[in-house]
Amino acid sequence: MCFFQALEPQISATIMELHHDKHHKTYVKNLNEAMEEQSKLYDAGDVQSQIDLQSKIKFNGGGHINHSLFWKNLAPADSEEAKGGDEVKGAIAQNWGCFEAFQGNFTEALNGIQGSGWGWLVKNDDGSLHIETTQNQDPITHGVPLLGVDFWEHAYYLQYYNDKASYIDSVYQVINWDVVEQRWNGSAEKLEL
Ligand code: MN3
Repeated sequence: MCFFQALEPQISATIMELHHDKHHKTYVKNLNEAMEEQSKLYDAGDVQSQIDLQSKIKFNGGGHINHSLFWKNLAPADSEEAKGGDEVKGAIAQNWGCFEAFQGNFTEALNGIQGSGWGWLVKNDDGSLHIETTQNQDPITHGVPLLGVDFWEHAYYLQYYNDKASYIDSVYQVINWDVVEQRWNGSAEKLEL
């Protein structure tokens, strides 16, 4: 099976290829440019221009972080990984009463995003869990993001058009619950950026 076809039929190879090789790549390129620029401005002691650069770093750095997390928390629907994560699913069920209640709340959160953004399951510092959405490419900067779902049109439009509900249903089928569990119990590999 080819790399970009791995999530079919839930997410098409065309979406995956464009999403990974065009969208994510652009965030990385722009982030690298901004970081280089910032380093020069730092050396030059130019604080004003460094401040001016922060939104570019936030947008592209967030884009890089978010997509790096997203690819890793996806797996083919028929894989063991998509069926795994019993322990974290237990913790989720405990937090929301049952797993289906979490899923309902997560769906509601995704549908509540205005414009482009992300839906997240986050582990708080005290071990409890919460659902959070972020606008644009804002990353989660407190707690541990366990699961991220890209809710930009580029993540689904070529296949699902305006049918966000079907995209959400499909994404639930391709979650890598093993990875979600590893992030939750602290055994996940550190994200290399
Ligand atoms: Mn995206």
